[in-house]
Amino acid sequence: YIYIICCISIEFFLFLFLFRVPPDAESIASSITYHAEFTPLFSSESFELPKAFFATAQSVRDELIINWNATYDLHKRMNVKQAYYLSMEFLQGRALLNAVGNLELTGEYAKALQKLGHTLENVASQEPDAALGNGGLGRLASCFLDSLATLNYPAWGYGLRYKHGLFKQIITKDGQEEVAENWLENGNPWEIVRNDVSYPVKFGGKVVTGSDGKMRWIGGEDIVAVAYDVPIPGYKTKTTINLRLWSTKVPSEQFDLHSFNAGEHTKACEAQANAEKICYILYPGDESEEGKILRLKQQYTLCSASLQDIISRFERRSGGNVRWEEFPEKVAVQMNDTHPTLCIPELMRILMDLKGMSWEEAWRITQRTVAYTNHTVLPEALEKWSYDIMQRLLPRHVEIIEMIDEQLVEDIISEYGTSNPEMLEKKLVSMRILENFELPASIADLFAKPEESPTDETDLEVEADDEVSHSDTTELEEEDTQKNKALSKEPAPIPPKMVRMANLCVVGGHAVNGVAEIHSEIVKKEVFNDFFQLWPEKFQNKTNGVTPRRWIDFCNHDLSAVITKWIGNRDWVLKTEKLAELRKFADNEDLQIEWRTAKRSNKIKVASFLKEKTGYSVNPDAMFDIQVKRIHEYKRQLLNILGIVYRYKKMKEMTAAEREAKFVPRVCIFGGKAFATYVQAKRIVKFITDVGATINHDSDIGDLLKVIFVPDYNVSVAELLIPASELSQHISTAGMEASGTSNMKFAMNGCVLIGTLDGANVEIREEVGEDNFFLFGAEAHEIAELRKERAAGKFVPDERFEEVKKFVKSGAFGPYNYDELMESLEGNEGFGLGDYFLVGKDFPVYIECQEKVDVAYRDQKRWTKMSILNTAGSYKFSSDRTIHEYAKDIWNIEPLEMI
Ligand code: T68
Repeated sequence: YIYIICCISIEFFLFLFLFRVPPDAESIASSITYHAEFTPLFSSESFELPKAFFATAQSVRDELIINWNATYDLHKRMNVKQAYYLSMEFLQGRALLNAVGNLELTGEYAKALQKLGHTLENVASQEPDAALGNGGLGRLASCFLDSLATLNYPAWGYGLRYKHGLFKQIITKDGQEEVAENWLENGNPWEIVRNDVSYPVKFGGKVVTGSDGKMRWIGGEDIVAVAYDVPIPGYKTKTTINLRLWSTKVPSEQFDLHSFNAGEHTKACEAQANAEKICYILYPGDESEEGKILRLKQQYTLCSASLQDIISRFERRSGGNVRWEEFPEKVAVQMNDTHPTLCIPELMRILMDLKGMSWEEAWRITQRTVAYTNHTVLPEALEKWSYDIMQRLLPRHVEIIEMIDEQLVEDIISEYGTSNPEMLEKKLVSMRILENFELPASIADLFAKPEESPTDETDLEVEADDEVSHSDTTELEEEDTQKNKALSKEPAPIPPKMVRMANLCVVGGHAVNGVAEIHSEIVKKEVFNDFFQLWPEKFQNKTNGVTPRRWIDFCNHDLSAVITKWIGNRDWVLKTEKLAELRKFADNEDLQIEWRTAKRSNKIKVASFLKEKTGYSVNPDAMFDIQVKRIHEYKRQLLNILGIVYRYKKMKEMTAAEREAKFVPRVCIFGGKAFATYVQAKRIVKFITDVGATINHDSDIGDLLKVIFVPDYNVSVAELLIPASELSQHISTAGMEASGTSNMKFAMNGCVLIGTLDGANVEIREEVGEDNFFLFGAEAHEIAELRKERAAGKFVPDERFEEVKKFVKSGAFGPYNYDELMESLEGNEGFGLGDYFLVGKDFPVYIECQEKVDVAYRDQKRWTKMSILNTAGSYKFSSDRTIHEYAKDIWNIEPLEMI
């Protein structure tokens, strides 16, 4: 009876919560005032902006928590299959406007704050960005959470709660400087600390066999991962899912009271400091061994804590009747790139060592549970871990990985047989998880060379050598001396033993996907071709997407209102295919005027932002041409800036009248962070700012050309810049950008793209139409040949390219010596030398394409039409579409909505 009464009362309260009237401005204002008074984080005397933000966020959080609890309860009661998105990065940005927007309470919150003497916009601008990510990969994870909640999928995100997110970028006269970011300084109003949810995580120690024959991992360093929950609201739904972020500390019983009392304070606090430093910073520099160890500890903490949590939820929901074979029917784990690869051996370890399963059972469950998304084809970005470090830190996992590798070797042999040892060896070298390892003992026999076989090439060589060494033929003597020299050389260093995480992911997961069509093809045909031949059914494409809520509706109110007016309702926010209806009005003059007015008002906002951040004034009637993304050679910011240098040089050679006739006024905006130790990328940042400093002060040029580097590019800056963009640049060397996601955001906001046939550009161009995309450059299938030609010294650079480099080297942009930067675009060899990214090859077609952009922009009707058609054609790139595909093809989960 008690149980039934409890259930009924829970349902009753849920009913009250869910069917209560949505709050109005009045009740919101009193909730904000309540929080301002009873959350003693700021002085009680005033209600200034920081406090207003905190109190407003807490009042929104109250709303979220109601739905968040109800969502959890529903998933628990229905015990449905749930997807878990494991990612080392979530680039959430600000949450306030997104949350009130998704709750459809923006108007009421704006009114409430007005009553209290503030504007919602000002209050929202107080929030620091949650920058727990580097770029595209982390932002994608955040867009996915928004779509998962919006579409009512039972899903959670798991990540780490870094104390310091991505560094703040300051631009000085020397280029980029990094300063620690401190988003938690004033507390985080969105998170809920779950001291009741924590798990032990171990590092080091050793593996012993217990009396029951089971493996035990003992000793070493023990830490605790504590959950911090962040409610993620969906749009126009009560579903509010959870982002669980782990923070690390030492188990309380481990505090070394004796040392502390003996005055050895540092020693006493050492364990605490070691545990806490795991979650100190996003992507610690991993050039040193210490840095590598820390990053591996981060990855393992994420995997171990999340899996323990997932497993304990599965067990709880099984109600005392745990059927492990059902685990993959209740749980899907998605690994966002290889960073959470340790999920595979960790799940195996838990299932075998703690739950008593056999290898075969555990392997079947693991494989059916996990799946892997690849986000890069850059070989240097495919993660490999030193075997030695891994063995020191995770000895049991290394044993498991060795067994997976051995099983893989057996599978390869059984597939290809041993009749062609050369081919077999090639396969093994490319596919094995363990790199630079001997073959497992059980298999080595198959490769054992027949004893003293006379047909063995090496033996023949030795015999021949022996023969000629006694001969007196001069020519042969010469050869012999060479050989002896070679033999007497220092032995080649033994290559380090490594663990290839991507290979482990492909072997251990049931699905592998790329993030755009062209990228998924490269994944199949190049990066993992051998695996594709073995298991073609594992490979899929899931073209990325972005949430249309944050990336049109909330960041571009003016355009959103125009779209709604012309489509006739707001359905497009959920059903982006409705955006295609704009096509039929693309030539309509009234729409065109409204469209341009919206764009102009966004440009005016950006102009004042640029003035505040950089001191430069720009003309809002000039074309806003934007390239914002991480600074990387393959993304070719260098091609963009050298194009600008060329434009500038030509302008200087003309009379004022000629310049104005040829060029449309442009504001060229750059933004993005260079990895702190990436010297060449930092040089590029410095170069852009130097070019800007010269051009922006050149009175001959005036408003015709401005070059601005926006410092500290982040999600909030993107939300401001993208709505104001007219042209945006996505100009990576073909085949190198897996997808790109800013290209999708720009297109949605009516920006025309200039780009190569790379990543999602290919699909965007297909959707918006060839005439509405400025295409140039070598194609992916040509790149290898072009590089070969270059290496053979066959490349003849265009004169205009030579002219630009010479101009830069002449010191036109200040005293800094750019010879080395320019010379990286010359020569014919090596990575980073010999123009590996083919800037010189694409330069002439790029500047010619930019001339076409100028011509098109002069015709504002034509341009506005192109802009409208970009928004209209961007509907495919909603992350809602992407998430539906993951749910159906990989996770096998169904939406579950609260009524
Ligand atoms: C990006 N990758 C791709 N990586 O470059 C981009 N890497 O084309 C794609 O659109 C995006 O992923 C989403 O699929 C990244 O952003 C990283 O940030 C990263 C971080 C740590 C280690 C390696």
